[in-house]
Amino acid sequence: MATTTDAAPSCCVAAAAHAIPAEPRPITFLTAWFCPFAQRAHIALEERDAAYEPIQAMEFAGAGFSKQDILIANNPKAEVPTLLIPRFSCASSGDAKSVAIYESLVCLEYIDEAYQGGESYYPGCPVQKARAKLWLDILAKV
Ligand SMILES: N[C@@H](CCC(=O)N[C@@H](CS)C(=O)NCC(=O)O)C(=O)O
Repeated sequence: MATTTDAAPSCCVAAAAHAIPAEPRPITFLTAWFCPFAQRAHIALEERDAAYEPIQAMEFAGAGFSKQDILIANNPKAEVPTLLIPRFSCASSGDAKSVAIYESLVCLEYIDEAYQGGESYYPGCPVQKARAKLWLDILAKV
């Protein structure tokens, strides 16, 4: 479920050049209730107590999907999950209001690094971390 926490990514808290505005906006989380990939991101957002606003951006439509414009406009793959990181993030550039992050495992890594409120999802040891990523890669192809 959506939270109203105003927590900002710690990278942005630390970087003076990317000061947080008075009213930090939440991540926009483009999701679909039936999508297991989106559920990965959903669990991570909840676990890290991130402020986010979920939008059901895709529904079943016949043999395919009906997608909202916001998903098509922000993700060239037009897939969920997609995170729209608001402009206060250090990743912002140009006039864009937000930066899109997609691919569920990339979303997980972003949330893991940006919201350091809990133990990392990955082992600290580089070898074990690489092994964990290998397993994720294997499972993604099952
Ligand atoms: N590799 C992607 C897969 C995401 C994915 O396949 N999402 C499905 C919904 S479960 C989707 O958005 N499909 C849209 C389409 O196939 O056009 C990830 O891990 O995020």
